[in-house]
Formats: sequence, C-alpha cells, structure tokens
Amino acid sequence: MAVVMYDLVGKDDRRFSPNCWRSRMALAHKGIAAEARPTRFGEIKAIGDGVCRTIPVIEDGGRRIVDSWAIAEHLEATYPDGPSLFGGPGGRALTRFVLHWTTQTLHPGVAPLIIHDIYEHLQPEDRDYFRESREKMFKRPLAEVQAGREERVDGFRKSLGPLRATVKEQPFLGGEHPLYADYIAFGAFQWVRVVSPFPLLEADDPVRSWVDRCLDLHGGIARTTPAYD
Ligand SMILES: N[C@@H](CCC(=O)N[C@@H](CS)C(=O)NCC(=O)O)C(=O)O
Repeated sequence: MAVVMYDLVGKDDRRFSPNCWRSRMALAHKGIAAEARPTRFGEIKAIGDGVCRTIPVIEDGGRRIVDSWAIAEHLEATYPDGPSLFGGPGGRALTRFVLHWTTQTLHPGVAPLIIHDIYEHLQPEDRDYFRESREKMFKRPLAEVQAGREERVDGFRKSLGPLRATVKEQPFLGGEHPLYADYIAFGAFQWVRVVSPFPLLEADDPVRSWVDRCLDLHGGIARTTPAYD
C-alpha cells in the first residue's frame, strides 16, 4: 500500500506548505512512492479520527504520523535501507538546530514578506479562516503586514548569512549530498516561490543556487507544483 501524505493545497493545485515540502522531499529521498493528497486548511480536521490540527500527516501501513519531525524519524527508522535522512546520530542531533533555526528565525522572517500573497493563492473556502487566524497572530490586516517589503527584504537577506556561507562552501547543508536539514530549510524558499512573485533572493545569491540544486533533486519533484520562477 502506497504511503499517503496529506499535502496543503491552494488554488491551481499549488502545494505551498513549507512543512509539507520537508516531508515530500524526505519521502522522495528514501525512494518511497507516496500519494501527496491535496488537502485544504478546512479539510485537515477531517483526516482520520479528527484529531489532526496541522499537516503534514502521513499514513503508512496502518499507522498515522503527525508532524514533519515525527515523520522524518519514522521514515529513518522504518526504511533503514534507503539513504539516511540524518547521516547518523550526530547528524540527527545537529538537524534539530536547523529545525529550530527554521521555525524561530527563517519562517518568521519569510512570513511577513508573503503573507498577503499566500492569502491570494488560497482556494476561496479557506480564505476567511486564513485571514482571521493570521490577522489574530499579526494583529494587523495582512496587506498591511506585507506592505513595504521592498524596504525590509535587505534585512531578511542579511539574516541568511550563516546559510549563505555554508552553501557557498559545500553543495548542501548535508555536505556533498542533501540530508533532511536541507529539506527543512528548503521548504521556506519553496513556500515563497509557489505563492509569490516577490524576488526574495538576489540573482547571484549562493542561497539561490542551493535552492536550484534542491529543486533538481529526486527527479525535480519540487518543480512539479505551479510556481513563479
Ligand atoms: N510542527 C508541525 C507544524 C505544521 C504546520 O504548522 N503546518 C501548517 C501548514 S504549513 C498547518 O497545517 N496549519 C494549519 C492551520 O494553520 O490551520 C510540523 O512540523 O509538521
């Protein structure tokens, strides 16, 4: 039975979730055939027994796994013959740093630059929920949060310094080959390219070359969704 992955979807079948892309890349890395089932925000509560509040969620051999980190650990433990996602216990431990950096710095840096673009790329049924829930978080209208991004993007680009320095010295965060740490960070850039025409990175930024390398991985799976570049 193929693995099913519940994958956040917007209009025109855009698969835009940074967290879901981590899991899709992880499944592809392990060589696992998975059905990425399109799921709107409003459909998450209908998954399985109704306790899921976020996606990605996968169903694998009768088990349901919620949360992208739990999914990566499940795949690593269940499919030890596929290429490793962590490169051993030390790699797994270091990947936690990338996870927390992405959650606490990268995503909060990206979100205010594209939040209204995300809204505009949702299916109509999801729009009110998204606007209300995100305006509660930002305490301002989404268009206002995103306004002035041209002036703010330089600060965001500077914040990528450690990522930039690393992928200038080596092709992937994992070294010569990608590991799950690459997919965690890559998800943020995939999020932007799927919903926003805004030029987040400069053309000659080494981060951009690394994103391109990630886009080429696993038969170009991340290029299969509509996007702006
Ligand atoms: N810690 C979770 C976070 C997942 C998450 O926040 N997913 C978002 C989509 S990117 C979601 O499902 N949000 C549901 C909502 O906002 O209602 C993970 O890594 O899987």
